Amino acid sequence: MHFIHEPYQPGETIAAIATPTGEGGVAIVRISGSQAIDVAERVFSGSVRSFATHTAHYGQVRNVRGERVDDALALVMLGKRSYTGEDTVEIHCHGGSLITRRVLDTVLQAGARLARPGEFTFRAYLNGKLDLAQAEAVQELISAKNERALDAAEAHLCGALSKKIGSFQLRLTRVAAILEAWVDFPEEGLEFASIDEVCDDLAEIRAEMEKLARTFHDGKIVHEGLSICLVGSPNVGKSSLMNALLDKERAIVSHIPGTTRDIVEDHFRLNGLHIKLMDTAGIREVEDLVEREGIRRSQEAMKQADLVLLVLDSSRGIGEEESDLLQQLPKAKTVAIWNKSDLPHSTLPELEFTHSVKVSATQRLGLEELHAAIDKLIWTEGPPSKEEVVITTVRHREALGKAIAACDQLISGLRSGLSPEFLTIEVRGCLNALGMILGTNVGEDILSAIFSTFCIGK
Ligand SMILES: Nc1nc2c(ncn2[C@@H]2O[C@H](COP(=O)(O)OP(=O)(O)OP(=O)(O)O)[C@@H](O)[C@H]2O)c(=O)[nH]1
Ligand SMILES: [Mg+2]
Repeated sequence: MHFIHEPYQPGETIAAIATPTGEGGVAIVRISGSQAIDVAERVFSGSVRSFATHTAHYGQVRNVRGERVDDALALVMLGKRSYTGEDTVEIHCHGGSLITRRVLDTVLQAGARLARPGEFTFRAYLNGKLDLAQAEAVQELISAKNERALDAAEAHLCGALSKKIGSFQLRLTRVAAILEAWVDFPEEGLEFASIDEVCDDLAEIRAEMEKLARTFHDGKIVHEGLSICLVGSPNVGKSSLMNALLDKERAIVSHIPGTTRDIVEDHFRLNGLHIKLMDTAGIREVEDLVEREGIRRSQEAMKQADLVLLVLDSSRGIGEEESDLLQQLPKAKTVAIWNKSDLPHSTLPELEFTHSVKVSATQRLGLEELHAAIDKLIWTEGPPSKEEVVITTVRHREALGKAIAACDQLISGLRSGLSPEFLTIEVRGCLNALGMILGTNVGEDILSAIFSTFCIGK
């Protein structure tokens, strides 16, 4: 077998620094595999072999020449009751990149091999401690940038997604059994279940898979956050609104049109989501080369962003510059904002946007309404509840897509009276696609691709 492009020997003893690089009070060097105890015995004072499982012992790490490398705690975890499901020893030494590296080198010299990215979690997967969806959740948990992503990753790690996929598999296995019965007992088989009943069952499973696949949009937002771009004519108050949303004086504000020339980027949280906010140069016809480049960048940012906030000056209304801009805007992902609502203004024209709000960036008015409008635009069916299972990876979405397509074939085959022998192939296709999410039938290349995104030591 291969793992991350190299031949792979399951159970071989591996080691890596499990804590982040840099200075810290404590760092952990983790050793896992069939020889973990032997390797630890060679580097650690005291008889590691005699340590009871799940106990910690104070001692010294010594190199092959017997020289003291560091004072440390050795934590022994035997067999199945470790993260990897193999014998594991963790050496808790002093933090700091140099000393930790020295402890790791000592462990490697004593016979362990340096772990590849994600290899500890890969071992946990190979040893049945986690299925593939849960292993992926480990990485989601580590990289979660906001509370919602953390909730989703925790739910995945606890097996919420796996349970859901497992329930689809169970119901499809029942359908497979009925089809087998039709093949084996063509006369009596239909007594088990009628074609209509099986079709109804399948349609229900299909609808649930479709619903889960649709959560990808929400899942992606939860996991990665959103990019939001402020656009509009010069001087309408984009930079002022940026500062108001961030609640700090991030962008330069002035009464001179054309103040912002480049993209100004910063981050903030909105209802638990991670938002990347971009302020841009005011869009207008200009000769100035630098400003023109700034405007080109504004237009590019507008295309790339998940959401656009079109800022308008309510004291000025809509001018010629805005009319052009209105044509270019992606309507479905734009919120129209009438800024400077504190100034006197005449009746504002109706715009073709589903969401429009009045704010005053300088007076900090209307920001709650703006938050609410953003929230409405990003969630297709309201924000997902903490309990709702969402999928967050393209891999899961593609696997569900395959399962749904196979389910469709199955239903139409059943309705058109296709022989059950052929249909069992579709059921198997559907089950296999779902199995890919849990990792029951994935190739080495997919496993390598997933785990290679992990850091070494996890
Ligand atoms: N009265 C009032 N003035 C505002 C408001 N928002 C912005 N301004 C003023 O409008 C002027 C322009 O504000 P900016 O935030 O620099 O506008 P901008 O859209 O970023 O302008 P450019 O960077 O030139 O495209 C400044 O004098 C701000 O003080 C508001 O809500 N009310
Ligand atoms: Mg500006």
